[in-house]
Amino acid sequence: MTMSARSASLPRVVVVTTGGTIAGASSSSTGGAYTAGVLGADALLAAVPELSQVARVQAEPLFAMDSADFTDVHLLQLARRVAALAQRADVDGIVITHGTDTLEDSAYFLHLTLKTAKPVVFTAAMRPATALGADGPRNLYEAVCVAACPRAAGLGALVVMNGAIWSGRDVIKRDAAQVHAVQSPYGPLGWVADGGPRFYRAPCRPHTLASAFDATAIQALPPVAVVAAYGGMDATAHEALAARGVRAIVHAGWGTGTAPAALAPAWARLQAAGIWLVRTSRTGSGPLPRERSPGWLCADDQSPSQARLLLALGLTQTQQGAALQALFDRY
Ligand code: DAS
Repeated sequence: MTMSARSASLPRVVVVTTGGTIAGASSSSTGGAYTAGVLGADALLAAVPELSQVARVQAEPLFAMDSADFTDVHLLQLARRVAALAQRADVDGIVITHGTDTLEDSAYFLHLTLKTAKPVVFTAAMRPATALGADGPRNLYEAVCVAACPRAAGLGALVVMNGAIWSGRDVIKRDAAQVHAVQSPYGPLGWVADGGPRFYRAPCRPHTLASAFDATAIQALPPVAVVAAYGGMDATAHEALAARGVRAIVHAGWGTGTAPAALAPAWARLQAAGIWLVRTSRTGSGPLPRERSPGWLCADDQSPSQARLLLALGLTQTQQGAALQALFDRY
């Protein structure tokens, strides 16, 4: 096969860029402050000429931002853009470059709301593009290798970083500085080796085609907030959120999602005002016990931010406590 015949038969992968450190630049190559999201999509691709050996890659700039600035509006915009790309017959796989700070939220959201079996792979970097030993180019190359591979189909949203492949169901940023920043309590689904994915397990909870949620059918997410537990906490934040019209508050509690008993009257007032309260754990792993605090919803193993997104999705479809609780047990 000639070179051009070979490249004409390569899978077609679209790289949607949203900013983050992978597109970041600094005046120093060895550390210090940098600005996220300044490199354009074409510059990101140009830094990895090896991409042309594994896929026909097309850039699709969407945002150029620090992922700390993502809102639910951006999440929906990203999901809708990726959903539209996934519908196209001339697209075999999609890569999304993203900041690591809220990568897990976007990956979880798309895992639950995309109606496609095509590979959808997030990637990111811990070092800006101008850094000595920048991890972005290799992460982008490996993400494209995974997105180009039919074996990555049907697994929901994936995250490829530092040679590992994670599920959007449970990936969490666990390190503020190192290139192995993202982890999961359940380990990776596989590794990238010899220019392709090697999978060893698959997510067993419903996602994408089997999920009840479809980003293209959602106009807006209802406001759901997270409040972290701290010693001696009071309900000032909760009451301010209630006054602003929040529909639910996720309690990022200790251990099994515990909350101070002294706040029982405040919880009762919030519940009487129709605000859902959800117990979650700040520990980062482990199922919460099934016995429920009266009137509370209770996460299974979802992190506080996953619980926030799942509940916001659920509230677009039901206001019934039993149905909302079932979401945590199902997804
Ligand atoms: N903290 C940076 C990153 O790791 C910026 C961001 O999240 O956008 O990508």
